[in-house]
Amino acid sequence: MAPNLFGTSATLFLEATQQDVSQNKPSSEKSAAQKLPSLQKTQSVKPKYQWKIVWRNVIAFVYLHLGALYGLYLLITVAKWSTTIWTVSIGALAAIGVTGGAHRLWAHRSYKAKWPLRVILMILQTTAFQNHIYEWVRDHRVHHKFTDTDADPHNAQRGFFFSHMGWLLVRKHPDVIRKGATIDMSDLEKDPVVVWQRRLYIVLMPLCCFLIPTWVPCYFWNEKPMYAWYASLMRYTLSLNLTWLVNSAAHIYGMKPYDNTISPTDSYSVGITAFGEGWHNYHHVFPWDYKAAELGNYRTNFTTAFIDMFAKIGWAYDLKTVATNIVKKRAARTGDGTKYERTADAHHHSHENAIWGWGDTDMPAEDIQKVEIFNKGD
Ligand code: ST9
Ligand code: ZN
Ligand code: ZN
Repeated sequence: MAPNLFGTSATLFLEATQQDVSQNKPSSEKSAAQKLPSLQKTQSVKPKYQWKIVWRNVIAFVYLHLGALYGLYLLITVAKWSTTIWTVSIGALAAIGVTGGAHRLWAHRSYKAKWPLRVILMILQTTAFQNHIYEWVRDHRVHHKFTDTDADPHNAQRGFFFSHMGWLLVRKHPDVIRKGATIDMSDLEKDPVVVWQRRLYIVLMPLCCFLIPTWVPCYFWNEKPMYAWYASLMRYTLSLNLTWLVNSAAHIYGMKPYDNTISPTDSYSVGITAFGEGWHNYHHVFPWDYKAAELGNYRTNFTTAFIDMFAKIGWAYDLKTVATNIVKKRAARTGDGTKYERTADAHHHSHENAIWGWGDTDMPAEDIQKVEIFNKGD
């Protein structure tokens, strides 16, 4: 069951508005359709997709954002310094749970982790409250596999707001569910850490994301409960927005050094604020790379530093990466020339058979053979 923001019962949703999504199409698309009446005719045969606003989520996100602004004000003006340090630390740890855990470990299988590290990452990911790992991974694999189509949960073709947070305010497009059902999730169904997090999420999530982060400042340094509460809302809302920027900004603005035919971009600023997940053009082309980027140093990729640190003690192993000559070859073939010189046919479309990560059966055998694996475990 999907862990919706305040429960799971569909009856709690107020679906007050239904609107034809075609009303939201960009004007260029509209005028193209007007010019092509025959195309319009074909489209009208398709069942219309009506998007339904989930008002409960709208209200919750409005509250979160207002609360976050107040929390920021309190942190700057009256809250204790220890509360600020605590808030930033919990935010950073929770971010690692998303980037190093849900994203690079579970969604892309770009490395393996021994159970103690998986438990740590699970707790941190629960603190981030971005849905339980199973749901997060399912949406994310679907995003990689069907990028920029109706089956992509946060399809950036539907604009900045939709890909940023709008997709969490409406029911999913039927294609997400239909095509999503074809994605292999058997690895997660076999991981007890993921299975138990899903079962206990309704208890673990409020504890890790809200209750403990609010209780600690009150108990240990006598912070006012209200200040600690709004500081938690600030931390949570800010971390959501920084994460969402990877789906919105890093699918709209920036360079495409590795594949010019897809929407994901490489963005220095998102790279820093999203703990190394802003090298999104690279990441969509090589999703099995545990660095999620070409790495010169750790400055824009804190998550890689974290994984490398755990690799040193053997808790992270089978770290997969892509050899520089393979990266260069791909960039020369499909990149936009911003990082490596473009040499090949500009019309080549490479994203038709997108790969969600290591283990996707569509991954070509030659790509599998060329993968470099560090710190081999089993
Ligand atoms: C959040 C997630 O914010 C953010 C993810 C961002 C990802 C970014 C990735 C970038 C890399 C990482 C960067 C990290 C950077 C960190 C930096 C930090 C400083 N496939 O969903 P339901 C089926 S969450 C297959 O209810 P509705 C399935 O059967 C925020 N099937 O659809 C499912 O049932 P079940 C907090 C699928 O009713 C059933 O459909 N959370 C798929 O349309 C119903 O699913 C919220 O706010 C699929 N992909 O509702 C919760 N999807 O689950 C908000 C669904 O039982 N969500 N099915 O198997 C909701 O309220 C609802 O999901 C909804 C859609 C209203 C959006
Ligand atoms: Zn990814
Ligand atoms: Zn993406």
